[in-house]
Amino acid sequence: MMNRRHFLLSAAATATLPQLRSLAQAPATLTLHTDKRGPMVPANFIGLSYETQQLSDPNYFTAANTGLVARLRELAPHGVLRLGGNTSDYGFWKPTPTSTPPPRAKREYKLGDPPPDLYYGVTPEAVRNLRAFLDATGWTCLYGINLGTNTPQLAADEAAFVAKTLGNKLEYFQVGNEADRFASTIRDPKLTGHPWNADPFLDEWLTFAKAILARVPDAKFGLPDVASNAEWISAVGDRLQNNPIREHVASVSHHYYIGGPPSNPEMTIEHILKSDPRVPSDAALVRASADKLHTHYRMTEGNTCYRGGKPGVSDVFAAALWSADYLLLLASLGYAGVNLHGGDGQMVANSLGGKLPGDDIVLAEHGDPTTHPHPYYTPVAHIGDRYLLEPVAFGMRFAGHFAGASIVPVDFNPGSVNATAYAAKRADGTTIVAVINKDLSQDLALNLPGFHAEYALTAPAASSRQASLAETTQPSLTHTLPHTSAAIFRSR
Ligand code: BDP
Repeated sequence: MMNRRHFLLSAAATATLPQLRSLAQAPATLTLHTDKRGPMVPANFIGLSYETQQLSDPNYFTAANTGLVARLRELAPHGVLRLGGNTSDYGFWKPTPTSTPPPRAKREYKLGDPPPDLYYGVTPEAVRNLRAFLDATGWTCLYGINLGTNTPQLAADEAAFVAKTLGNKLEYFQVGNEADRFASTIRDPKLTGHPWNADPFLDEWLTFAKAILARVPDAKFGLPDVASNAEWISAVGDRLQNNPIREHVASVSHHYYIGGPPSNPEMTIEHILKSDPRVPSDAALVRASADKLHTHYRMTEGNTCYRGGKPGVSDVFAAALWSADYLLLLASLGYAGVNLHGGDGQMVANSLGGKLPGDDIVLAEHGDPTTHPHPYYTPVAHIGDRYLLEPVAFGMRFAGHFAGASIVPVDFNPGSVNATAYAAKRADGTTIVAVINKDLSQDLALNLPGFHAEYALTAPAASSRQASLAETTQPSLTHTLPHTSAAIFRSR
C-alpha cells in the first residue's frame, strides 16, 4: 500500500513539475517534489563565528565600528553572531578594573592551541557595546562562556550581566568550545589525574548551567559545540532527555571544517569542491540527538581549512562555491543555521598559539601576506582600515536567498558534471531553484521551463580573489550554466 501510494504521488509530482534536462552529453535532470514538505529555513539562518577574545577590545563590536556594521548588514539582514572559538576558554569576566582571573593549573604549551598563559578580561563596557552593535546590525548573538578555566560563580555573574544587557538579542549561551579536544589541553588526564570524555564534560556543564540558571531562570543553552566527536553529540541527547534542564536546551551544536591544516597538500580547490559524506552523516547524528531533546540543531563554527585557512583555497572564489553549496545542503538537512568562523587575524592567531600557518605558505611563494585576509578563511576581512566581504561571504549571501523559505526536496542528476541543486518555496508563493556548478571545466546544460534567472554568482576563475553576486536577466543561463558559477532561478 505504502509503496504504491508513494509511487503515485511521485509520479504525479513528476508529471506536473518542471524538469531540467541537459542538452549536452551528460544529461541533467531536476525533479521538484513540491508534494513533500522540506524544512523551513529560518530567517536568521546565516551566521558568523568570532573568537570570544574579540571582546577584549571593547571598540571592536560597537555601533561606532561602521565598516563592520555595514558588512554584516550586507551579508544578512538578520544574522546570528556567535562568540566562541578556542579563546573562549581562556577569558574571564572582569566586572571591575581590579577583578582578577581565577587560578589556573600550569601546563605545557601544545602546538596549535592557545598558550596556557593566555588571559583576557571581558568587561561590562564590551558587553554594552556589543548590544549597540547588535542593534545596529539587526543581528542576534550566541554568547560563549568559558568552561575550561572558569568557576561556575564567575560564569553565572557574567551570564546575568549578558542576559540583562543583550535582552532579546541573546539567542542562547554556549558553555565551552570544542571541549572534546580538552583531553590534550586544559583537561589533560596527565595533569588532572581524571579521564576526560563526554561524562565528566556533561557533569561540569550541568554544574555551570545550574549556576547560570540560578541567576538567569529563563537562560537557554546550545551544546556540546564539539569539534568532531560523534559520541559526545549522542551523549547529549541520551543524558539530558530525562533531565528537566532539557527545557533550556535551545540547540544541539557542532563544528565542521572540511580538513586541514594549511600545510596539508590535500587541501586544494578540487578537494573543497567535492561532496563530503561526513556532512550528511554528522547531520543524522545531530538530528537524532536534537529530536530526543525536542530542539533545533546548528552548525556553530566551521569553514574550509582549519588552523586559520589556506591561502589560494580559503580566500578565493572556490570558497564561495563551497559555502553556497554547503549552506544550502545544511538548510536542506534541517539545520537551524550556520556560523562560518573568521574575524580579526590576531584573535584567530591567538586561538592557535599566536600564528597563522597560512602566512608561511604565502612567504614561501614570495608573496605578501598583508594583502590576504587574516584569517585566510574569514568571510569579513579587515585589510588596512577597510572591512571587505571575501569570496566565501558571497556564497553565504547566495545561500541567504533561501532564508525564510521552505525547502522543496529535489532529485538532481547532473550526469558527469560536479553540480548540485536546491529548491525552496518562498512566502510570496514563488519557487526558487539554486544550481551550483562546482565543475572546473564542464558547463551544465539546463532546461528549466517556467523559470527565469535572477542572480548569478561568478568570478574570472575558481582561484580568483574576486567574486560577484549580481542580479541577472541573462536568458542563456536557463540553458547553460557555465562551469565554476552558480545561479538562482525563480518561477514566473
Ligand atoms: C577551531 C577553534 C578556533 C580556531 C579554528 C581553526 O575553535 O578557535 O580558530 O579551529 O583551527 O577548532 O582555524
